[in-house]
Amino acid sequence: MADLRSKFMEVYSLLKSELLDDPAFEFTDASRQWVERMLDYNVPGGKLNRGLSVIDSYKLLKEGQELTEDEIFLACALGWCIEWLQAYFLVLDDIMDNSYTRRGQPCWFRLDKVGLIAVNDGVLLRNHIPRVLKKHFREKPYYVDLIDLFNEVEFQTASGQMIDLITTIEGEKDLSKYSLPIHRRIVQYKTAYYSFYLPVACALLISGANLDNHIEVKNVLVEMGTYFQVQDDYLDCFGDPEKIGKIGTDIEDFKCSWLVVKALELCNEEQKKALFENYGKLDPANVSEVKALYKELDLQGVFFDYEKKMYEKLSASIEAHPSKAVQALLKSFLGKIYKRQK
Ligand code: DMA
Ligand code: MG
Ligand code: MG
Ligand code: MG
Repeated sequence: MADLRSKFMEVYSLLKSELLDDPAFEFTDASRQWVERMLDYNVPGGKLNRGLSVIDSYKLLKEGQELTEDEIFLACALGWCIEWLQAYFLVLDDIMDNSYTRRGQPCWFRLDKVGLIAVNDGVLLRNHIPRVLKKHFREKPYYVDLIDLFNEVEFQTASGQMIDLITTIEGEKDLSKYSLPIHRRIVQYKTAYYSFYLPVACALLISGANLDNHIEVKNVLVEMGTYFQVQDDYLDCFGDPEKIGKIGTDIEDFKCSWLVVKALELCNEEQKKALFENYGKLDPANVSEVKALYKELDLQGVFFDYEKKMYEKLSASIEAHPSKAVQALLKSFLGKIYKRQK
């Protein structure tokens, strides 16, 4: 595992140097330095779960067959494409969510010299992906499918982000429109496809599979991704910022979080009034009121029950899958996120 991680980091350095070795930056050293610093700040500093899981999944699909150097490299390169996609979405997400920290450091746009240049950096991060794909996969029979997959998943994620954002529009702040089906739609699109389906779909494509034949796997992964974002919503309020590397802003941002949806389901009239009065305000006093209400409603307990049920439900869906290799792959995903603290 330590070995795999260091191999993965080696591939990062290689992809980065290929991207920096571009005529676009020949004109000034400053531009090359900017991109290098921007990449180092935003791309490799996370848990790397999504990226590493391409390699894990590929190994499991090959059922014990040793991977060649070349196969490992290709899986790593695709893993990094997902990490690049994630960096692109996070740089922009932090601006839109008015966040302060990410991965234990200030959000990129919060840096003095960066500010809204971060928007263009996001665009650059996104444009690096097809460059990596072109350089390393152009001759592969699955090249078109790979491009199509990344385009499709990016579209789904951006659509999820859009729904997440427009539900919070100022002046239309109406908590009564928040419900579990709306929450589900948001998190499925903004998180599940790119975080869970994409790594496995990449591994399937390099294994020579046709994605149309793996709809069942996709369904389980999307369900798992939904559970993962419920955890993210929970940790936004109840997680330890030291561990999750970010300070939550969902209450201030009037987000359609799983917690507020559950609170609405469980509260009495008086509590509902308090929630309507305090949710979506920047003042820490209002935020504390909301958190106190969440405690009163024992949302932590409600979440623990949900987590246990999801684990059982997902395990059952996994057991039902005909292929042992696919079962092992899905189990390994579930094992990595169950009861996560970060
Ligand atoms: C993030 O949802 C989704 C994407 C596509 C970045 P979020 O704003 O809840 O994420 P975080 O809590 O990490 O800011
Ligand atoms: Mg955010
Ligand atoms: Mg967001
Ligand atoms: Mg969040």
